[in-house]
Amino acid sequence: IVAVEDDRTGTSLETLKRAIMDNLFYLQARFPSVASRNDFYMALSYTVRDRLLQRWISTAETYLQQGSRTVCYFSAEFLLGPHLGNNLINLGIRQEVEEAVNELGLDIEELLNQEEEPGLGNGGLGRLAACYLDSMATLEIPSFGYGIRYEFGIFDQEIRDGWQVEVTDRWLRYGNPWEIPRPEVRMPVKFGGHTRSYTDSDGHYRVIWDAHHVVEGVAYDTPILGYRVNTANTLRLWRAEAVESFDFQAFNTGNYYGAVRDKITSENITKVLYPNDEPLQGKELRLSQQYFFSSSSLQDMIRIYLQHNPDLSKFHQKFTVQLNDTHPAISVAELMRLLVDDHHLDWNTAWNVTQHTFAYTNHTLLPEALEKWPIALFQYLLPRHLEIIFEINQRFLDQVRLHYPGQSDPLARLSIIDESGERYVRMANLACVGSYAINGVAALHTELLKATVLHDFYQLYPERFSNKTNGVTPRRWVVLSNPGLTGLISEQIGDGWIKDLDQLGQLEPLANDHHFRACWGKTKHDNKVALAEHIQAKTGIIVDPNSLFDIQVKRIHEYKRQHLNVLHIITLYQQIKDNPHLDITPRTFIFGGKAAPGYFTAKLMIKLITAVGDVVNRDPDVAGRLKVVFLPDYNVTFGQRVYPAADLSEQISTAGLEASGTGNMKFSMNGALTIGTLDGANVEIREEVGAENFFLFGLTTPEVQALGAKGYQPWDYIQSNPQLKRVLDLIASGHFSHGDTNLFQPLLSGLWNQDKYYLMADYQSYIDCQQQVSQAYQNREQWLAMSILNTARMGKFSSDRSIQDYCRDIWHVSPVIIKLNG
Ligand code: DL6
Repeated sequence: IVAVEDDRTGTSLETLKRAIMDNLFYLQARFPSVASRNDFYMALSYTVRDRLLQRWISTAETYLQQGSRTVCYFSAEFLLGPHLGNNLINLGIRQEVEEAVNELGLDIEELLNQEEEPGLGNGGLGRLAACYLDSMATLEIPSFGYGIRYEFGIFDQEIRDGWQVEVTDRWLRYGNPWEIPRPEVRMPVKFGGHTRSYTDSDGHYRVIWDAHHVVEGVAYDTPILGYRVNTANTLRLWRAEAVESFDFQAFNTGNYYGAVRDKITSENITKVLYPNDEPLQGKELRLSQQYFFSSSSLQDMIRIYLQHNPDLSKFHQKFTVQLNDTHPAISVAELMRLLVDDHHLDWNTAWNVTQHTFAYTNHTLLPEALEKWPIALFQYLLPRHLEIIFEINQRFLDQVRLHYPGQSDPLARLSIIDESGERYVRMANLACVGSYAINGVAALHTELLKATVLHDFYQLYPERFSNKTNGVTPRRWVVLSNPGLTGLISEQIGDGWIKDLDQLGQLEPLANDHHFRACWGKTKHDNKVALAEHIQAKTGIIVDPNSLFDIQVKRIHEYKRQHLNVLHIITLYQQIKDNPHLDITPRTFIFGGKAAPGYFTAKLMIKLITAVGDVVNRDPDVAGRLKVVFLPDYNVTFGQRVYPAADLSEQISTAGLEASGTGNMKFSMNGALTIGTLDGANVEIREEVGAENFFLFGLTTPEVQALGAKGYQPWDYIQSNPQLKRVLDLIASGHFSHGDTNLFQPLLSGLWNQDKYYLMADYQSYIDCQQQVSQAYQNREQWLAMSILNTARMGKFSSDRSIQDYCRDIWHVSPVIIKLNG
């Protein structure tokens, strides 16, 4: 008997080669002789996708048959990063595919680099959603991701003359082999118009919403495969399409342009991701996006539910929805509308379902990021929802009154409607009232939520609150990004750690093993060489892989304090200029990150970094000791190069302001040591790795609060610290701006006068701590031991642990094992 492998599922060398060539011909319609690199990338991607599909279909079928309780993760952002490499790892066919590709005369790295990453997110929140999808699939948890298929994701960043320039992200330009369009799955989503009420023949009060217009949500599915399991869950992203009949009237009256314009207006809803950090309040399109994907997703879930269960009063037993921040919080009102208006459940039954369906994760304490929408906008766009929100609020405040008899202050603070001036709908309040669980994303953050932003809700509903510290997936952030380290670890302790990160603890004794340290050091060095080559290719700057790679990559924001890092660079620069023979640890400072297009100060911070780099990198006095690099267009792909090559991870936000951070975890997993404040998940990272393996500096959250309360005077710190004053004066003198003394004034006067983020207060502590880092780096053996211990103790920060926590404490869902059908 000759066994013949199926071309769509087989993984032998010959089958893979045949499948790639077949897809090149039949899907890309190309002969190899004229095929571009992208054609080969597409052919390879389809070949890999074929190998996912059997798992994906079997998974969907199993969930349907078993009626498994399912998690729906609602998120306006999923920052997935490139699929191909990750799917190869999770399928376990990376080696076989590499060989097949080689034999076809191609280079796997080149094909991997061809992929335009789907940048459907801004940063931490969207990337967390992507890590959670990976973990849910790996842990075999029945789940859906629901979100928006933006035609243009986060902008591409170019640096011109040291300034950020935004360029449209055209990730769909050459097609997306990973998505499966589902044109038959489409949901009508209404906007605008007005409502009317009537009493039906059974005496029930009913409301009808006569919308101004309707847009259709069309499903595009991406299979999300778990690591070495059969589970492939679905990420369902919605694209807005105009309804066909919508333009009939205009068309019939000869207004062809009007008809087409309306079509374009409808489809604008999913055109572009909003860059965060800008004041979004009042942006009609943004609220439309939130409602559009919430409504499409809930309608889809109800459709699925009704296939097997006629009784919607038990909807919450089948589904639970995690709201990723307040962006999908309108879902609370929308589910009520669907249940009451469309499916005729009575209010109390519908509210019971709603309140047992949603759980809410908060990701920020920054007041400017707390969403609220003007009542007038709501009235105009979602008139029925405003009525429902008023009704929810009235019933809720009736309960609050019982709790706080005769007190109006708690009522005003808890109300879903902000009535302190112009009236707004407060989305966090809506989410809290409508959810059975509320969580923060790191222990400190959750405590601060309870004590500040959500204090009143905590008083009212303490049982709803819990902490779920973030995590990141070791599949993408170690196995895929850092094959050298993965091989070294697996040689020692096997590969069980990839699915059970606590097993990294077995590396601990090896921190004392001289030979292992040397191997560890070599792996890091190789990664630094690779990053150095990349830096040179992208920026022309030559950096020395033997220098300490000191890296800060994240969104550019004042609270994240990239400018504090710059003050350290200038401090070292001045020390060298004062004493050209100074013996210091050579360092390469690497920055990456995007600034929101409308955030002037963040853009000026980028300019400051590049300006300081221009001077420092050219100055012969500092040659061989300091280099400063700003790498443009930081994204997931670039993160995969950066984390493995870092010696030092900069996590230097003002204490109390970074909800968690997740980059901090990716760095440590890859053996970088952290210099950081007691903020977000840094606190827990330090607890895990040990205080002796973490460089701590700066004020604590209570100290920041106390200083603020007492009346913080930044100039006191400046006047009493000649070194700090010299640094600020050097910037002010135009030294880094070709004599222009105005350029950095907005930044400098901010630091002198208000210093909202306490840089001046933390400066000396940071400089002293950096001095300790430099000294520690001189002792290579000791540094390597600390690096090994950092990785060995990172088990807690796997997103698998986070998801297990959510499953156990909030969602109450269990794994479902998938057998391959067919
Ligand atoms: O929870 C993920 C991530 C945290 O690690 C960051 O600390 C936090 O800044 C980020 N939050 C956002 C803000 N979004 N909103 N709203 O991205 O979430």
